[in-house]
Amino acid sequence: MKQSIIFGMGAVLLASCSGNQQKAKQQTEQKLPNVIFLIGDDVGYGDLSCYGHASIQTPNVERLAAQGLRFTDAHAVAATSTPSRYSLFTGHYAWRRNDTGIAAGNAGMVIRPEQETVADVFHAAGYTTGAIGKWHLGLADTTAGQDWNGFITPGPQDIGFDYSYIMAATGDRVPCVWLENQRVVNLDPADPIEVSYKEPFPGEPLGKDHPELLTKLKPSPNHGHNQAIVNGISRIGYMKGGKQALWEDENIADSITVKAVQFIEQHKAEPFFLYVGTNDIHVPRYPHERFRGKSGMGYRGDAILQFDWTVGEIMAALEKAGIAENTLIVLSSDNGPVVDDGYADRAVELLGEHKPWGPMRGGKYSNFEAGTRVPFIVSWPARVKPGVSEALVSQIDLFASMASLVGQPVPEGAAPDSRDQLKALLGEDPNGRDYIIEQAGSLSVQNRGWKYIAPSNGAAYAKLTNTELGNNKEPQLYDLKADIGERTNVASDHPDVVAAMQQCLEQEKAKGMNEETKYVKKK
Ligand code: NG6
Ligand code: CA
Repeated sequence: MKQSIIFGMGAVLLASCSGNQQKAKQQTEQKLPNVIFLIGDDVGYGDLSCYGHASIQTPNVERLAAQGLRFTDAHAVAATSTPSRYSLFTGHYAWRRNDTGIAAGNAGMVIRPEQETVADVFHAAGYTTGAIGKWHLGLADTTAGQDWNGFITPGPQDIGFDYSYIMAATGDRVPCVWLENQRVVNLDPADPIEVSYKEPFPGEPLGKDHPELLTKLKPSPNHGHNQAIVNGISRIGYMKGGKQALWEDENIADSITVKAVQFIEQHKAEPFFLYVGTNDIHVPRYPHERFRGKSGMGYRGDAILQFDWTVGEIMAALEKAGIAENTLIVLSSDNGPVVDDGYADRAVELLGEHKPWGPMRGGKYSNFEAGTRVPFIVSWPARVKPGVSEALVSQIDLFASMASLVGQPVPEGAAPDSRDQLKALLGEDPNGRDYIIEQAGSLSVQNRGWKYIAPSNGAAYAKLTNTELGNNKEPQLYDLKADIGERTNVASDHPDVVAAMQQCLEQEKAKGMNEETKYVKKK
């Protein structure tokens, strides 16, 4: 369905003379924008040159930022992928459920088919919808309930996506295959796929026993990632068969980009919503040879260049299709950065002066700001004025904001934690949210001035990834305006602020920890 309606924000001005009338008419009749969510994986606040770090050049992202709005205080909902993406799609805080942690490659679908997603909202508005790239939200009804040799359901099409081309989980988890519309691509029926996260398959070599077979990357000591070997790289989990269907890590970015470009070409005449989850810059990092060795920073830096290339290809496809003007792109990341996340790719040794976390403390997995404060750019040439926004925004609000954009009501009970922040996203409100909730080992409240991290018993530091996790048995309060690096805990100086932040968090928690807001039935 194609729709011609006034933009949700109703910014069309009535004109007095005929020329203006003509222009106003054109604007009124302008189609709703296409929307692309381009979500990088583990791309840190400081990893892109438009965030002011010259140690690596990302010219395509820079071009996107120059034509759009670059946010300096925008957040993923959680500091790891599954809860972050769950919340982005559903507008429901992942921490309200106890089953939204980092999903295995054979996890059942985390978003229940009866839940409303932002893709459903676009669908209801007549959009064609697609999901390409990293999924990491589980598939099928139950863990290990997938028939990898048949049609796997439920899947993306049950939560609002017309088309999907996805990896089930992450690059470091089996099965290392692509699924197009919920079937493994290039599968030879004579070589069926088996997947297990419990038992190895007899006769299949494992990374821990056969380091000589690890021709592309070896795992870092003690991280794991030493089980099934696929494409010269050992992974988490066991798999057998499907030889013809296995991906090659050096081609993953190409596969995602080609499918995204195809989707754009095929649907250029209709409004579309496209979610692109890149595999870059998650581990195992093994970019295409076009990028290997090009950053001077090892494969992690090279993967950033590859990410930038993907962004450039998507922008070029929109331009070629003649729809760049009226396409809204949200570029962001699922969580903060990590340097060594499990493979000996020399990312630590070659980092040099580069600071993936920008001026902040922590990173992926951390309660500190770098856990969830991520790059966030909104580009919509037809509507959004270029610039920089300090508004406080969270991916939790994409659901309600997109509903507002396309003029759809948020279905009763759906997206209970999502608020309409479209004005902030379009640069028409410089403030955004009054507070956000951040999820890592604990929960935090951040209100642009203060950051409160609730007490927790978790470890303060993760040795494996060299991450300051920010867990502490005592309440922590940081004055972000004076101390963006969260160095000085001022909780004892401001008991009133601590109490107010605690109360805010308790109220949020009390809101939705019950069954009614867990799932939302579709009519
Ligand atoms: C961790 C993995 C890490 C990465 C992460 C998920 C270990 C020791 N580490 O458990 O390598 O896969 O999960 O990353 O297994 S995410 O960005 O998809 O959340
Ligand atoms: Ca991630």
